[in-house]
Parts: sequence; C-alpha cells; structure tokens
Amino acid sequence: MKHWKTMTAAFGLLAASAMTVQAADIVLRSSDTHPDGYPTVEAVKYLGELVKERSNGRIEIEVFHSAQLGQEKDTIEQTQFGVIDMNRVSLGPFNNIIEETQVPSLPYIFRSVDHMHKVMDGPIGQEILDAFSDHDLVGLVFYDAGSRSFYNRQKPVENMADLSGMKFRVMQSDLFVDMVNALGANATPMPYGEVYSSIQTGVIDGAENNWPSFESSGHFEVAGYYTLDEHLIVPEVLVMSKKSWDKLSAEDQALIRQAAKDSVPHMRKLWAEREAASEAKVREAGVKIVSDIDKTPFIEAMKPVYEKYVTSDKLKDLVARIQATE
Ligand code: BDP
Repeated sequence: MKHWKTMTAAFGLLAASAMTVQAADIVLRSSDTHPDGYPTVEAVKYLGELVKERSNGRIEIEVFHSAQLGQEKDTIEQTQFGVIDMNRVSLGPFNNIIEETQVPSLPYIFRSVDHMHKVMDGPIGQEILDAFSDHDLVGLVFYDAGSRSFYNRQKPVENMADLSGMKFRVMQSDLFVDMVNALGANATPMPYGEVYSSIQTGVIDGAENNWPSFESSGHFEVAGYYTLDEHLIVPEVLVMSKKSWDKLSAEDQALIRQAAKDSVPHMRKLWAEREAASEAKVREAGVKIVSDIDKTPFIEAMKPVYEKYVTSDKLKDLVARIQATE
C-alpha cells in the first residue's frame, strides 16, 4: 500500500515535470495596479515576449494587472518576501523605505519630462536603481508616468489659495503628505483602489495623477475639475524580488536586465499615445481643465518640504546633480 502511494506520487511528479518541460522552466509573476491595456501593463507584457523569445521559451512573465495581486504597498512587501517575482510600481510607495527614491519624487525637481529622462537614463538613475538592492529588491528600469496634477469634485482650482482646506488623497508616502499640506490643503494617504469611492462619497475632495491614470481609473467621472499644476514628474519603476533574482543564473539575469532596458522605448511610445488618448477622452467628458496656472507660488511653497527631506549628504548631492543637469 505504502509502496503504491509512493509510486502514484512519483507518477504525479513525472507528469508535472513533463508538463513544465513543455511550458516554461521559469514563470515570473508580475504585478501591476493598472488595467489591461495600460502602457505599464503592456510594457511588461512586451518584456515578457522578449524574454520568452531570447530564452527559447524557458522564461515567461505572467502579468497580473488590475491589482489582482493587491494594492501597491502590499505587493511591494510581497515582492520583498519573494511571493511576487516582479512588480511595476510608482516610485512614491517606496519613499518611506528607500531614501534615494525620494529624490525623483520631490515636487518640481524635474523641469520637464525630457529633463527627467536625461537624469533617470544616466548615472543618477542607475544609482537610484542600485539602492533597491539593500531592500530585498532589484531595480530594473524606469518607465514614464508623465506629470501629476490635482483634480477635485468641488470647483476649478485656479491658484494655490483655492487649494486651502481641501482634502486630497496622496500615495502612501510621507513626502507626498507634506507636499499637499505645504500647499495649504489636507493630505489623506490611501491605496489607489480606494480613491474612486472616496471621492464619490465625499470622504476626500480629490486626488492627483497624470492623464492616463485620471482617465483609466474613472476618477474623472467623479472629479470634474483638473488643474495642470504638474507638481510631480515621478517615474514608474520595474523591480524584481531579490529572492527570485538570486534563483536565476547570471546569464538569465543579464537576459532579463537587457530585455527590460529594451522595453523602455516601446513603453515610451505607448505612453505618448495613451496620454493623448486619455486627455481627449477626459476633455470630451466635459471635465473643466485649468491649464493656465502660475506655478511659482507652488514651487516656492515646496522649500520646507525640500528642507525636511533633503538632509543627508547623499540626497543633497543627488538633488544638486539633478538641478545641474541641462
Ligand atoms: C499611477 C501610477 C501607479 C500608482 C497610482 C497612484 O502609475 O503606480 O499606484 O498612480 O496614484 O500614476 O497610486
């Protein structure tokens, strides 16, 4: 009887391994909060195609979109534990864990998306990616996220004074809480997935995000005023779990790193297309857009935020080098 059980188990194992030989040897599960079709989701799918092709089908990436694996803060922890292999997230939710990620998350640190690309495509970006390795993660590449601006359900915000006393959701980052409070508004950190109903029920007045997120989340349906103050140009990041990474051969690690790099131009193309499409959809829906806004008072108001967060020599140096980048 015992013998028979062992035999069945052995057959089971054989069958299972025969199946995995036919499929991929390595399947990496990747998380994303955004819905299918969103540029970040499509970029990681594209990366999966590159990886599959270049590994002759040995490695696959399975993308779980629409927060199927959870909200960002939780999926980051699970990636650190090795439960999730790969994660595409904003840099924001890393701010409280990885000091270096605060730098590209500083309001108005980048003068434009081009400036952000110049910095993050170069040695400064690499230093920030390298910082993930002290936190059970491997930083692979940055993806685009345009610029973030405030939207709300109440009124057109024409200047900083209009923000006074209003309640805005921010990503779960102390830096963003201080950013909103320094503008005279009140910050409520909460997961992305709770924002729609919180605006709808009036728990908060609004939130802040880029065109594609404002549109794809449906927030524009409940927040009819969007003010293009562009306070953040914070990129997305693609990370891997250090635990999953360490299981790969050096060759496979190099293959994934290269494929991730190669997915960036594709992502940027998708981003530009989606940004335009989302803007058109939001405008068509009748959202009132305030685009002619004097950013100077907003930038001035960020001084105490910089003073509070840019304290270590490392961060001071990064900020100075970013500002000096033409
Ligand atoms: C989007 C980012 C996403 C964040 C979301 C947020 O792509 O990673 O979860 O903002 O505001 O733009 O939480």
